[in-house]
Amino acid sequence: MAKKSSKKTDSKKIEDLDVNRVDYEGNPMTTNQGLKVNDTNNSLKSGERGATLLEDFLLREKITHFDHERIPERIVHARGSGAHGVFKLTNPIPEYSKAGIFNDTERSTSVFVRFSTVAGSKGSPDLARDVRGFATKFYTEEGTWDLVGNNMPIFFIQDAMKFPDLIHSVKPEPNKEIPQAASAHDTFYDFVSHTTETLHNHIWVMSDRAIPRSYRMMEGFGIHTFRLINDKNESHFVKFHWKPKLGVHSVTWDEAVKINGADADFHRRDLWDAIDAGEYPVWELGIQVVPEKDEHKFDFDLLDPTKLIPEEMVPVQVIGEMTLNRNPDNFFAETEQVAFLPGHIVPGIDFTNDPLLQGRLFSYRDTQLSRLGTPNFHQIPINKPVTKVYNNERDGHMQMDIPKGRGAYFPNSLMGGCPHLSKMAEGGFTHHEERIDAKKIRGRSESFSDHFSQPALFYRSLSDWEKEHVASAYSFELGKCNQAHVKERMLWVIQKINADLAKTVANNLGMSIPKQIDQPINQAIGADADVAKHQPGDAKNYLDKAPMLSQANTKFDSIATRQIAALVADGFDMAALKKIKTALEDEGAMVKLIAPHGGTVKCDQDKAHDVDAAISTTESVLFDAIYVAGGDKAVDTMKANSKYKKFINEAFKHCKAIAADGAGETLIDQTFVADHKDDAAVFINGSAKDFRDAIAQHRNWERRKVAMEVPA
Ligand code: HDE
Repeated sequence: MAKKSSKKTDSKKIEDLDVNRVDYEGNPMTTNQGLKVNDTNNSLKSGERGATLLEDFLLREKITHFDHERIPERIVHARGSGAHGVFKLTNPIPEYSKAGIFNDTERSTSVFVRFSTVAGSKGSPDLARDVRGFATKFYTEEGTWDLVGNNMPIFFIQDAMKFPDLIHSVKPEPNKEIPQAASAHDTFYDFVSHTTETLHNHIWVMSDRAIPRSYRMMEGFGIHTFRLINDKNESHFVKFHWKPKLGVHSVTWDEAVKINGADADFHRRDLWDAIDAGEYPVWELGIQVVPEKDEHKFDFDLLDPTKLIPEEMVPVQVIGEMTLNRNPDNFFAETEQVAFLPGHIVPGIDFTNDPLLQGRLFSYRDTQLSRLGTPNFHQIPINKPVTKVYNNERDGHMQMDIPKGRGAYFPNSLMGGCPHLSKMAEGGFTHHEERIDAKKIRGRSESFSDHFSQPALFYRSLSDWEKEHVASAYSFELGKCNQAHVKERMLWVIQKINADLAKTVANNLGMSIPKQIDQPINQAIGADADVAKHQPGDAKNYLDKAPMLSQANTKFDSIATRQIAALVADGFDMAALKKIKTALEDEGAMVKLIAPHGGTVKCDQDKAHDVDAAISTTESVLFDAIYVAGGDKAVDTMKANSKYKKFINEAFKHCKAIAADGAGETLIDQTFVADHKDDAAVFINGSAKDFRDAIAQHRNWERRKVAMEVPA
């Protein structure tokens, strides 16, 4: 039975943060000492044309603060966006975990989530081909729990020791600081082709998962195997999953490249706008549970973070739901200063010996010290737990508390033995007692040396269109490399994943797959190790396919928050547009009027309507679907402006839904679409149904071959 809390709690937040919120409205400007300011536009000078005086404390305060406005960006995941929300448990799991958050369905636990890309700097574009970070801070009543995950269920490397190498290889090359936010360069592929443990995460990065349509349409994964501990102190292995209610959807690479130019903040804006419009993104929290006795029943090692447990082998049980429902008030104070640590844990959850997780437990505290500059970073409002903090840690940069009392040590009698310790039954954290009887070694378990089975399984599980995208991605990325031997090595390892895939990529590169490469491949082990023993073997076939890995099997039922460009000009058919707009917006889609000019546009009933964007300032790639309004006069105007045709052709090229009403069809007939109408390019004549259904399908991939012929 679930434990119910005695009181209904609304853990954090607004109230807690209010203490630190500053509302400027109606207030006089002051210095940081509260002195009212009389002039903030002119420095103090010796005469109208004279030199500035050292005495000018107002200038010095303003400029000095400005000079120190930045903190070091994150070494990885520098580019990101965050939002507040709430987690609610739906299915308690007392049999697995004693954590309050997994037992109490009455609670509503506040969360803060930060999504990010990995490789680019803080100002890099959102649509880089990259892994996305998906980090969640749960402000629970037993302390803060951080689930710091990604949108892919595995990681590149098996041991924390390799992280600096991985990141140095993907970051811009150090001599010329090129390329920004891109893996397509020699150093990355030099590393990947020598470090075959990376291949599983790498093939995910070659897939559509690396170019999501929206942060709101991504899965999230804790990646590592963690432990759940119940109140009998029994341990179960667990993997955490976030499943988006809107399904998992991506853009195409051609769109990604263009979106980065048209709106480098595409994902950031999308998250903000959806929350601002009250269309709150929702994810289900799921768990895959493996009893301790089954630890060794898999063909891979549960401690190896480059492996996933296919859902077909261990189903995901949904236990709760997270809704993001509030945008931050201040990007720096919240999104930039939030500090996630995998070591932030609560009773009922524990770590395993995954060597990557073990390294992370060290790294994140260390990184926060240099980013935020003080061990008191937990006192920054966004990082403050909702539970009160009592311990004997004192002082340090930026101490915000005023600790009372004469001592700061334990044990003590002068402070009445306080703060006192808590027994396990009182909620004191205890580590799972794992038996250890081993030699100290610097090395790697042989059970980690299968590097090809899961990338091969992933590839086999994809639909045809997804496979084609993977082949194009490898071809693009390797096409950007200059070193022939790096490309050859990559072709050789891709062949070990799938021979057909390697052939396609080799053809695109105009190269052949080498018969053999100089071994060893796997340099991830020490110089004294038996290298032959640690070479990855051939792929095993323990599962033919894992369909849940394919985006073709995601949800296609909603059009909520889809952006529809309604192409209009003066004289458009208002009645028809209104009908479609209402039908789509009733289901949460957002219809934007795109006109030849900004300001307002007149309909056939001579009414003025606000324009959302002039066609010269926006692009087809920023929308999910296109609607061409009717009205002879409007359509004549649109025919005379080639950007309208470009909009339609591009939407067709990207396999999107296109609809025309009335005379709008004659504009479509002047585009590439004229001779290629299909289920998603429809003349709707006032009926929204077919258009709506095509939008919900996200893309009409059946069109993809002919779409490639659309002129640029
Ligand atoms: Fe991270 N990682 N990481 N990482 N990571 C950081 O911490 C690191 C790893 C992840 O939105 C840094 O606060 C090491 C796996 C996310 O603020 C840093 C290793 C996974 C975020 C760091 C890993 C992640 C980070 C940089 C190998 C998925 C952004 C700034 C042992 C499960 C969190 C910071 C946010 C951030 C180190 C591997 C996800 C440098 C050493 C595996 C989502 O400490």
